[in-house]
Amino acid sequence: MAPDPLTDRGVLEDTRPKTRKPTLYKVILLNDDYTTMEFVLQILETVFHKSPAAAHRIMMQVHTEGHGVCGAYTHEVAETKVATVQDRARHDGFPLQATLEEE
Ligand code: TYC
Repeated sequence: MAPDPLTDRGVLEDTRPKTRKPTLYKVILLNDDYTTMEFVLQILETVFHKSPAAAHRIMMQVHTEGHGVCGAYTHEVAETKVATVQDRARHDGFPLQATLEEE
């Protein structure tokens, strides 16, 4: 609609969206022959806040297919989760590995 010349005060409205979707990064858990299933379930439930059923499904997918997605997070959160997985795995003597992948 044309501006009303009596009331229009020349204020330009910014029509761009004011929020941007952050780039998300998937945290991928990798299979190995030495980490116990119990430890992987514990990691999925405590670091990635998965239900016992979801944790079991992801753990079995990693075990049978070699890798699986634990969740998608901002870069900083994803990096922190990868570091937490590796710290806890080393602390308990397991070689478990996790990596990041841009979504
Ligand atoms: N393959 C392991 C075993 O048989 C279990 C395992 C599952 C290890 C998932 C790592 O990310 C993993 N004990």
